[in-house]
Amino acid sequence: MKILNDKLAKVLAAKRDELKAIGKEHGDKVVGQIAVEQVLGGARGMVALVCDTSTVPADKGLHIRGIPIGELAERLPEEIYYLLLTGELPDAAAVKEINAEFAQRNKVPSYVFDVLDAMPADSHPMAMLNTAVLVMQRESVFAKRYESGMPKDEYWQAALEDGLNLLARLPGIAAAIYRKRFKKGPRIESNPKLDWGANYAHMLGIDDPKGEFKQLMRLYLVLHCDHGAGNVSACTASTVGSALSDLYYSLSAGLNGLAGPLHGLANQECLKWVTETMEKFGGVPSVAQITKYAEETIAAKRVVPGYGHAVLRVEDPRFTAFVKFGKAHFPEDPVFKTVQNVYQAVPAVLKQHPKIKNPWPNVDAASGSLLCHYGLTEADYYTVLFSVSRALGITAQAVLARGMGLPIFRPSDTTTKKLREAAEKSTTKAG
Ligand code: HAX
Repeated sequence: MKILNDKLAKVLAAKRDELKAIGKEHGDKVVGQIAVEQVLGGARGMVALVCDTSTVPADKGLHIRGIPIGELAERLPEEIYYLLLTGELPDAAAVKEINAEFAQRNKVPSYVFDVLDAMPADSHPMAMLNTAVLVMQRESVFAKRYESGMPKDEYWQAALEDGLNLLARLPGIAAAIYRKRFKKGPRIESNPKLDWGANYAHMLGIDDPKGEFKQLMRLYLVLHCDHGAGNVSACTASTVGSALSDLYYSLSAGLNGLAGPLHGLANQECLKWVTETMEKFGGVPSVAQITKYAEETIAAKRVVPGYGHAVLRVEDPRFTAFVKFGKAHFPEDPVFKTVQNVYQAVPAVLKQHPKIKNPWPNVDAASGSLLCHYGLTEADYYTVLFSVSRALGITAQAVLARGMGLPIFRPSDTTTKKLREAAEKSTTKAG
């Protein structure tokens, strides 16, 4: 794709030079320290990755290339993809070219549907999506070119080809999974006149007379696009990609991580938790009733889904953007009203437990109620929507990683015995 290839060739050459210069001038300097609690705590807060696509300041939430996500809420996902890759928002001509490129590349090989048809009818939609991505590995431009001796400085171009092909096909695959898995009828053909998000909405087949569901889908795909490099899905995808496994392998691996209930699957869990409260209390529960239910959830040693975060220490701006959409379009919807009552109740409950570092809602706390309003009620499907969006960030990060020449990822480990010995010997405290 000419416009992205030309732009990235310049951006990446400058980036490689910058990284080389930093390494040469400062390679032996220390920029952080690791406390025992970080070694035992999932490497939380340990800086060991380079990521330029987005950052997640604990007190502000997601910024894409320096721009707060809230300011990008009205944009198209295609624009965000260009921004993630290049650091700049595209002009109208570039958006048109990306859309034309997606339309040209979107044909899903028929064997993908054969494989999906062969899966057990009760397979989780995420298992179906990740199988579909993996089975397409034979289409990888990167793998073919690597086999025929591709030089290192062309890796990023081949990764971009794989990324574009995957992004073009994912909405069609994801929509087909929805229609098959939840018995919604035959697949719906793509409409090349629609933008990426609207076309996905169209292929899902949700009744949308006012076009509001299409609007929600664009917003959904923008808000979930990326979240730095340290989260489970991005980190997994980039680790797999660092071995020069192509994007079919690495995206599928990353999205398997997104399928975990502490990560992307929380949106499914969250809607279930919200509807559980509605069933228990026979309608929209009061703040007091939700407070009690949240206390019971924690007492049962379960988490309250949609709340807390490994990095954030404030309300997630993506939650704020979703709530704004709900208030503008259907303030009286009972599920949406329950989500707002949950917001009134849960932070106060979580604050009673000092070990919980962030009592505020994350991205997953409201999205299900919005999807539900338009008739997309099958919560098991929600992580697939999240995945289609997150593929923007994961594929962009992969192109940049190959373009920057980042090496194979290989952190070190220690034994429990050695950790104890090192900790006992150390006199330095983190701070
Ligand atoms: N409900 C109950 N307990 C919670 C909690 C919540 N919402 N959030 C944190 N805790 C608990 C943790 O389970 C942990 O308990 P243990 O010490 O017994 O293991 C303790 O509080 C400390 O956790 P933390 O340091 O505050 O948070 P972590 O970095 O360990 O975990 C999680 C972050 C997001 C996994 C956590 O807050 C959680 O499980 N939240 C609910 C699930 C959820 O909403 N996940 C989606 C997160 C956003 C995302 O990735 N979306 O894709």
